[in-house]
Amino acid sequence: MDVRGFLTLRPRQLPSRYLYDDLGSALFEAICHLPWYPLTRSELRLLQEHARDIFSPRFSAAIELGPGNGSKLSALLEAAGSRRGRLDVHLVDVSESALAQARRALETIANVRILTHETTYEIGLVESVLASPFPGHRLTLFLGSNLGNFDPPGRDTFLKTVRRALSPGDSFLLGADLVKPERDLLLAYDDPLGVTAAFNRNLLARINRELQGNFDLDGFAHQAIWNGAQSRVEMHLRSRRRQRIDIRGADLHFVMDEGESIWTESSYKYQPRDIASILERSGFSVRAQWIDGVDNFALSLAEAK
Ligand code: AVJ
Repeated sequence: MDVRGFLTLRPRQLPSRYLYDDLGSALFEAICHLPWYPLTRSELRLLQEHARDIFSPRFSAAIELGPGNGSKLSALLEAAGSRRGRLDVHLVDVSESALAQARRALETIANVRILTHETTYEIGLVESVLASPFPGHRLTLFLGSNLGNFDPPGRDTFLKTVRRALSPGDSFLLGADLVKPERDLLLAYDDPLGVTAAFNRNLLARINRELQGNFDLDGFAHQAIWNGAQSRVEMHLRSRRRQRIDIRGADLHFVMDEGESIWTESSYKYQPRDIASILERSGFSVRAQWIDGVDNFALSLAEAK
């Protein structure tokens, strides 16, 4: 963790990928079960309903970037039925424990060979493509609205990198959360059980554990803000009082004022047509979009041009 560089920026921030140590990943899994965080269930319904349209018998490999516990890909493969032949399933994640969990969820499925890549999305995707060459097309999946953590320039760069790793005719399935009423968004990111608050504060606990920090967890309030101008939910940790912060392992010492915050995550929310134009600009043709109008979530299926 490079906390020194980020915590000295203004506003102070920490990248959201640092939220996912073992405890953070377990807290995120708990979030997915919360009634106020419908994204995961909504996406799972869409995958199951449209599996036979998503799956082409031409696919010889499925590559999931950030498979989590593997349950979504597993549901998709089960629901694809006879539309699916023998398949190489590539799982890409920086977390060894996530890969092990996803492998367990998928290895009971017939006619799949599972390959794991413990590395970044960009490198893992290239490795997967090299390991499953033509003939046959590949389906790359990027689900869970993980795209929403990128700011717009980073998002475009990432999607172009994905496109460059693929060949014309390969498919890309993107799950992304949609703009919805502010009260629903705030409940999803500041739930009444306090699980999201624990998920956010764990970042401070992690720095205390791994970098000998002195963060007083009670000294920071979890805050979720809807930034309508940027179309994103922001998570912050707001200092309840003026306090000294010492992170010995990062050789970092500073004072935070009362009300000053550390910005820990952005979750961008989209309109369906914006998702389509983002994909088109990145070198994809959009083939289909399925929208869950109850929880406002979109699955978009595109093809590399
Ligand atoms: C896993 C990044 C998609 O942004 O909604 C859940 C993480 N943060 N609650 C999201 C998260 C707060 C989640 N992503």
